[in-house]
Amino acid sequence: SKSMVPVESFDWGQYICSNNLVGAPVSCFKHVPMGMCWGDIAEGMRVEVINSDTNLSTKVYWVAGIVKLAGFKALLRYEGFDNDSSKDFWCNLCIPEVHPVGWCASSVKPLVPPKSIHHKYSNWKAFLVKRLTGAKTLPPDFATKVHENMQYPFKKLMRVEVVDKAHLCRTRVALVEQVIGGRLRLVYEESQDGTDDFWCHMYSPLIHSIGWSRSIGHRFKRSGECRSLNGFCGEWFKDGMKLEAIDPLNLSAICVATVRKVLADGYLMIGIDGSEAADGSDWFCYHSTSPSIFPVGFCEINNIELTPPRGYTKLPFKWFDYLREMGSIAAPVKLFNKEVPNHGFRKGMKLEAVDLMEPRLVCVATVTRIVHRLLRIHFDGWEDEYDQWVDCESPDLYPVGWCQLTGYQLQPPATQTAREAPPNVSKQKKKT
Ligand code: MLZ
Repeated sequence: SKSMVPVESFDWGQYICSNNLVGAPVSCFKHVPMGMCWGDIAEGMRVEVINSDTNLSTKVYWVAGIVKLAGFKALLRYEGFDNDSSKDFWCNLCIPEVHPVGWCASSVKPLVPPKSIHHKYSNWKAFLVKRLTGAKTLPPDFATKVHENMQYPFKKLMRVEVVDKAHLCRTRVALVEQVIGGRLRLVYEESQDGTDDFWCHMYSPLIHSIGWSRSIGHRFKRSGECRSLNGFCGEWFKDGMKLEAIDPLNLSAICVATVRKVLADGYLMIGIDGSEAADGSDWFCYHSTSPSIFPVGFCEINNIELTPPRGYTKLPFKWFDYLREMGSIAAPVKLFNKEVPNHGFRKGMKLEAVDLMEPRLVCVATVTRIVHRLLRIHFDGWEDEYDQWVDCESPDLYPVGWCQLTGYQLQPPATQTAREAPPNVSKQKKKT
């Protein structure tokens, strides 16, 4: 209602039904509303919703059962239709118009059977009692919880430290300009015209409270004081150690990389071998526990194509030879995070995922591969070159229906015609 642009221009329900797809369950996404308390919402559960199969001019309600669930969205069928799917409809379970069974009775709202099946029974009350005995419904505090879960601690004009998207090696101060569903539109302080913005989720590892960079010895836009507060003893990462890392500028690639600087509190500056600027301006800060860095050999073990250093000609790339040629050592395997949460994602599941190369965009996407905790995210309708490796706990992944629930614009699958319209749709990703 705020703008002329429809928030929901893409029909997830039809997409899912006509292609027989599976949406990743809400419980896979701990950072979204209800992600921690989705409970046993499942097919067969009953709710009370507005009855639109009526000629009455007043608002009336009826009981419906969940036929199919996809993220926040449910395919509902009014009670009494049995195997007749002709009046089935998709509905986001977190909208205020969906109620637990019993809500009409306690709120004194009329329960009226749909007109197309009105003739089927004479005693609808007895029918409902029989049908609903033992059936599950939403917990009574569901709507309250949804509402509470959609309050975000970030407010307009709050200040944060965030990675400088033009110089990944440093951070900048930015102001929160907009908060949608826990995603923040940040505008860099001292930016020319207020359009120098950056979207990220409030739980993104790219944002920190003011003072963070200084406290760990990270480069910062203004005062360039770089103290390395290295208070670790025992075996730890050291400058020059080699590893494998997701390229922050091309998330479809896992690359040969080097520890360039060891910061405090477990943070590391990582450079991608063969494509580093001489001044280290494209080094990137990853925490030592980050799910985006891996020990040498990770790709080979998991049958993932490792991207060799740019310009390296001795192909196929062999770590053993490379380490010897460079006179380097591999970072010890035991320093990496090997924890694999029981995330619940399965190959083929559909979701809404941020295109991290253009993090304003939340797109229709598919999990196409799972390697331990790492998910390969494919953007529907786009070439595989746009795929991204994303951690299973990334706050940039959302269930089907998240955009609709939060009022965020969803990017539909690319269609052949739309992608062919510009004469030269380059397969090379834009690295912005
Ligand atoms: N301007 C870019 C948009 C790519 C968005 C892809 N999202 C999955 C391009 O057309 O290359």
